[in-house]
Amino acid sequence: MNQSELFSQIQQKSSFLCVGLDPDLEKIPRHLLSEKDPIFSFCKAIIEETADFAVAYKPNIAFFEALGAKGWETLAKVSELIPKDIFTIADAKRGDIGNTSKLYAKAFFESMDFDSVTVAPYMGKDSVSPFLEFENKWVILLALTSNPGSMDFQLIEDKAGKPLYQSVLEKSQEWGSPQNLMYVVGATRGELIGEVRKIAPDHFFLVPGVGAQGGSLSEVAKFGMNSSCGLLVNSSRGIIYASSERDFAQVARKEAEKLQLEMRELLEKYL
Ligand code: OMP
Repeated sequence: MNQSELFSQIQQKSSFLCVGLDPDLEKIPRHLLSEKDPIFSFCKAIIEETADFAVAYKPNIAFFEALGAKGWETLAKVSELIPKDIFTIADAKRGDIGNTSKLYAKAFFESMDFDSVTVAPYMGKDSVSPFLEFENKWVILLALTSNPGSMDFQLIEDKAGKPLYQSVLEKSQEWGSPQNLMYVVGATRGELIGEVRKIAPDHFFLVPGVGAQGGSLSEVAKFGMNSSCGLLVNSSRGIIYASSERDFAQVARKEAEKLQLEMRELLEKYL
């Protein structure tokens, strides 16, 4: 999916919601455990109920690969279920020397046909570029993450006082364009989203951290929205585990709808 198709989905649905699929056997409703593939049944029900409000789905690969070969099979079945007009993100946080990155890219873009993959910038250009060589596919590069440990390296300043995440943003713009490169910017860093937007005015941001991690959607929109929206805001646990009862998918639907209604207002306000 290209950038204008993504923006057009956002306009059609009045939503920039990404539903995170982080299915954990210990957290899914108990009654699903008797199913042949409980994780598949869980994701299927969540996707069916939230697809009206979501412009993206982000399966977190860890939750699938933790289950071994069966987890990979489930991931493939789940990704096939996602409607074709919805953007897909393989949240795998990959990156390695060039020839290895190339095969990671093939795994997620060719074997599984995801639209995008999350990539760590730490190993530099040759570890990221192989992912950028696929037409209509995207790298989502970690810039300023939502977790407390983001302070450990990302905010360290160089001699000129520039924090590392800003160098990542500047340097990586030499490798890709707003047509194939997005950035992860955590919703928990509301005050800094505006700084990121100044450095990357045209790129889409994947913004995790609303819901369970406490980030503010209105702050994200205020500081982060650009003229093509430029935001995919993710919520995982806040939606998928809103209920652990038999009605979990309907409750997930309500949570997704709540966020979408707020997003509609924010799009009307800032776009
Ligand atoms: P919830 O906190 O349950 O909404 O989940 C957040 C999801 O986003 C998880 O799958 C995380 O792995 C992911 N994530 C972050 O929470 N923080 C980041 O900085 C980056 C990501 C990510 O790349 O998606």
